[in-house]
Formats: sequence, structure tokens, C-alpha cells
Amino acid sequence: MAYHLAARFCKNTVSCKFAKAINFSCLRCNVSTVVSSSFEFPNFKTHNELHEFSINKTDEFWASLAHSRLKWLKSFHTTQQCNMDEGKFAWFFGGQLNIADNCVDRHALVKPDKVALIWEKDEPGNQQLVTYRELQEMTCRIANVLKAHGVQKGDRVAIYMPNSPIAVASMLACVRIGAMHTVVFAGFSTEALAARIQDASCTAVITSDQALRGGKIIELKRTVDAAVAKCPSVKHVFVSQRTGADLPNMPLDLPLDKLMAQACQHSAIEIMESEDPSFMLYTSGSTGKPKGIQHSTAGYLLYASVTHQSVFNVGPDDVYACVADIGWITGHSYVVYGPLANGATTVLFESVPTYPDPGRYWEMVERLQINQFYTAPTAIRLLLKAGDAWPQKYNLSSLKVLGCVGEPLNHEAWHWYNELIGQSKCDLVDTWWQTETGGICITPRPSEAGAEIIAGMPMRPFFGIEPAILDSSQKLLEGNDVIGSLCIKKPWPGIARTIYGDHERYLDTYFRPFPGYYFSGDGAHRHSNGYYQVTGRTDDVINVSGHRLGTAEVEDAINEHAAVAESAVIGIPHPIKGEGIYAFLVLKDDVVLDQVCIVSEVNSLVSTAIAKFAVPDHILIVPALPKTRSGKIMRRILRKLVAGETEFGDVSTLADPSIVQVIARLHLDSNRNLM
Ligand code: 7RM
Repeated sequence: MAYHLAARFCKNTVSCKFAKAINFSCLRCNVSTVVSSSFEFPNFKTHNELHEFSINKTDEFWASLAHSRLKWLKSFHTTQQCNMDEGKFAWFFGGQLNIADNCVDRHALVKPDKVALIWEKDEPGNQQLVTYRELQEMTCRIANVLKAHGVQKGDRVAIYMPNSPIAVASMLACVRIGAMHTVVFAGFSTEALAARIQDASCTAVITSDQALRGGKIIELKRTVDAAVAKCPSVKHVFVSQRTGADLPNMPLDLPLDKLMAQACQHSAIEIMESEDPSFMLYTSGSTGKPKGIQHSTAGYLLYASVTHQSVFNVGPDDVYACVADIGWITGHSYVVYGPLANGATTVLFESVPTYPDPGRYWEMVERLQINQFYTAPTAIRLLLKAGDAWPQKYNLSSLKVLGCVGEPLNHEAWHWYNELIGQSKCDLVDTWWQTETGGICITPRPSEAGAEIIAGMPMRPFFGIEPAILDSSQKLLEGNDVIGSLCIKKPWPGIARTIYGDHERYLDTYFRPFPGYYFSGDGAHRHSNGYYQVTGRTDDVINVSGHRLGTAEVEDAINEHAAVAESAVIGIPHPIKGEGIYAFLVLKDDVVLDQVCIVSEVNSLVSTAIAKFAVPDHILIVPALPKTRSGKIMRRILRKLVAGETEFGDVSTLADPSIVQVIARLHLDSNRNLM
């Protein structure tokens, strides 16, 4: 059987011979086609052959997909013109298209009543369906409102809203008119929001009166008011009603829902060049101010679309759910742009995993009959901590693919996810990628049907991705069983094009550390079987007596302990070893074991799993770890706290800033006890 990557498209641009045979539309020619046939790459019999082709004939591979998957207003003449050394990337040069046209209009034309969004509101059992036709109408109305108030191609618009159809339509309205959106997580502080608006010189902000998250009210509009007071670039604040709260009116305010009702439901699309910027998204670096990662139009959309369909194996009638927030790149690529470009039905999750109880996700999977479910390791560990009874209450048999992203998925969490949630019948894809890569780069699927999936690693490079591991002297490490800095050798369409307003920082961060390569900032281990495991950020690497240890390796071993829900390790100065290890442990909810006993068992686990030198010098049991909103552990804060510093740098992205003081106190107390 031939390989099925581009199975959703037929080659026939006039009328497809499979029309009527099966009720499924070809995204290119808008007629029905057979899902399981392969037209695009009929000569490749295996995944490995096609992967090799994608590396050796990169241009042919991507040009073919760009033609079949995207709707072009004008075809491109040059597939790519890229230069890694100079950090210059141009894909599908000469082409013209519009993202909203690709994500909404072309589907609204042929299947207007297909559900585009399932809005899973904060209160469970309250979902709202939005069809492609309705999404098109909302998008056009917002586009008209923005244009009527002077927002133009190239302008920057901040979006500060909860996961909701109107937020998605606002993103699409921006790309429809060629304005760049910058979505800011609706929970970031006034300072964090203001810093992003200022850096991007946004001329408009789109927000909601309030947000509801886990039954709690979040005062979005009040935060916007305080932020906008410090942002002279902002001319208008469009306010949509989520709760209908009675809030004071500010001079820049405009009622979005009312203006939408008055606006025309049709709106012309802006013709965009392939390389025109589509959006930017801020991501915090370990030092300095947040970076506005800027993405392209054609390359970004193609990469999001191809990865979404082939990693998650999304079929035409599937209900696909990625529970990420739209304020994170995962929300952009795998809640909004990838699924909508593919004409899929995508769930928009407004709530939190534990509301009203830790069965929320699983109750939702049963109620909405979800087929693909994509979340973050932090959520899996949190739910694992709450016990097995929650998933066991629900029928999870609709699930086919489980995914996770954001951090290494430790073995214990992998098995729990696979066995308790996937009932050992699903493909579990641990996907590695970054805000900067635009989409998934290392992932167990796609691969040969039934090919092995190994716990604890993302394993296989995606099509067109050639990972490379280099050592600290910039030497390329060839062969297997090597550990070093994870780089990518060749350009791919989804790569970010610059850091907004600071191309030098873009070059310094990603292209100068290892000339000729894209540097991810992560460490990786290419195992003896050729599979990739990500060991954590290289700036988190710990060096104990000359042994380099990734934080993930030590944490994975610690998390194997039945009482431990999660952990974070950092390096601390040590007079003899250079660095020693300090481990912070969060215990599961129902643990009754004595802490001294847990500590000694954890030590022996690490000693057996890695080596004696990896055994922590100090273990502290804490109620929670400092994490970003997207669930990443901020080890930098733990390092500063142990060093006795009281200034923690940019903590605006912390999910719960108060935990820092709690941990600091426990740390001081434990030091006192030691003395
Ligand atoms: C999508 C996203 C990127 C950083 C990345 C890694 C870490 C992400 C994995 C992972 C191990 C994974 N974008 N990371 N996925 N580490 N295994 N599967 O997370 O820009 O916010 O973060 O996240 O360190 O560099 S991001």
C-alpha cells in the first residue's frame, strides 16, 4: 500500500472521479474523494522512504504539499530561498494567499454546516457549536469593524480574551485584513500585557469584559484599562461581553458585539504575499524582555496544516480536541490554524482540568466523543496525582490518538496516560516543538502503521526535519548514542522569521551559537536505536563532577516513586563536585508515607536508574512548583531562591506567583534544621 500523507486531496482540479463515492471533500478542488487513497506521493511505500525523500528533495516535497493543501490566489514561483547562517527564510516566493480564506472561506463554501468549533465553556455540559458558515460570518463582521476603525494591513492588534469563538474569529479577522495579531494569555498581569502591547506598538486591543476560568471571574477589562493607560500607541479597545458585567466605560472603549451586529457579514480578503507576517507571539526568554516571535503566512500555515493532519491522523468526521489556551503557540497551531486549515472540527476548551473536579477532561471526552486529545505533561501529572478513579468513571473508547507537548513526559505519566486514558489502544504522541518552530518537529507519528512507540521520548523527526546534535565545541556528533545540543540542520516552512523589532537577537539566540544550524536551546540524546529524547533546556544542565545531567533524566527517575507527583531539580554550587543537585518534590494527594522514608527511597531510585553521582544532595518537599501558565517548570526561579536572591526577574508569566515565597520559606526552614 502506498503512503497516505496527502490522502485528503485529489489531483483533479476540475472534477474528482471519486465525487459522490464517499462524503468527503478534497480541500483543493472542493469535491469528494477517498480518504484512504494516496495521490500525492504514490511512489513511496514506506514512511522511511518518504522521510528520506522529504530530506533529500525538500523543495519537491514541500512544493507538492503547498499546491495540494493550500488555496492560492496566485501560485508561487520559487519554493524556497533560505540561508541558515543569515537567518533568512523565504518559502513559496511569489505566491499570494490569505489565511482566513484557507481556514474558513473555502470550507464555508463547500460544507457550510460542518461544525468548525465546539466551544466547551467553563461550566461543563454547556458546549456551543459554531459552523464554518457562522465562523465566516463572525470573522467578516469583526474584520469590517476593525477596518472601519482604521486598522490596516501591517498594524498590530493585541488580543486578550478567553478561549472562545469570538477570540478565534478575532484572530482570523486580523489575518483576513493583514493585521498581525499578538494574543496575550488572558490571565497575564497588567505589566506583562502592557510590556507586550508596547513592544509591538499595537494600535488596537480586543478584549472581553471578564473571563470565567474554573468558576472564578477574571477581570480582563480592568487589566486592559490599567495596561492601556501606559500604552500611547493604542487607539481603540474593542470590548466583547463574556459575562455582561457592568463595568466603567473608558474613552477608548468600543462595544464589539454591537458593532459586529451593525457590520456587514461579507468582507473582502486582503491579498497577502507568502512571506508577509501573519502574527507574533511573545515567549519569555531566560533573560531579558519577552521575545515577539514572528511567523510567516504561507510557510506557517502549511506546516501547521500538514503536521496537524498527519501527527494526529485526523479524519473527516473526527472530533479533535487540543485543550491548550490560544495564548500559547499550541493554541495557535493546533487549536486554530492547523485544524481549521484542514476543515476539521476543533474543540475550544475554556476551563481548567480540575473544574468542577479532576474528571473534567474525561467527562468531556465521553460527552463530545473526542477522537484525538492533546494536552501538556503538567496536566497529566496533576490528574495522575488525583487518582485513577476519575478516568475510570467515564467511557473513553472514542479516543484514537493521545498527544502531549510542553515538557518531557516522564515514564510514570506516559504509562498512566497510555493505560488509564488510552486503555493501551491509542497512539500516544509525545511531540517536541517550540514557539519558534511553528509546528511539531519530533514526534512518534506519522510513521509506519503499527511502528513501535517508546515511552519518554518524541522519537522520530517529522518530514523535512533533520535534527542534529552538537557538542559544546560546536562539533557535530555523528552516529547514535550521543548527547548534546539539539539543532535542526535544514530550513522548514514553519520556522519563525524574526523576533519582532530585534533581528540581531533572533540571530544571536538561534543561529549564532552553532553556525549553519538552528539551535533550539534544548539538549537531546539520540539513543542507540536512532530515536530522540529531549533532556531539557541546555541552560538547566547540571554538571556533577564532570558528569553532565539533563534535568529531565533525574526528574524522571524521581517521579518513578509512587508517592511523588512531580519534581524539579537544579544544580547548586558544591565545594567538591562543582555542582550538586537540589530536588524539589510535590507529593500525590493521598500520600501518608513518612517524608524521611520517601527521601531515602527517592535517593536509591536515582542511584539505580542513573548513578550514585546523580543522587540529590538536598531534597525539599513542597506543595507546588513555580510554573508558567503553560505549565513549564521555571527552574531559574528555584536557582535564584536557593542562592538567597530575592529578585526573581520576570515573574509575570508565573501561574501562581505566591508559591515562590512559600518555597523560599520552606527552603530557609529546612536549612535551619540542617544547622
Ligand atoms: C510547544 C511549546 C518550547 C520548549 C522546548 C522544550 C519544551 C516542548 C517538549 C519539550 C520535552 C517535549 N512551545 N518542550 N515539547 N520538552 N519534550 N515533547 O511548548 O515555546 O512554549 O516551549 O518546551 O524545552 O524548547 S514553547
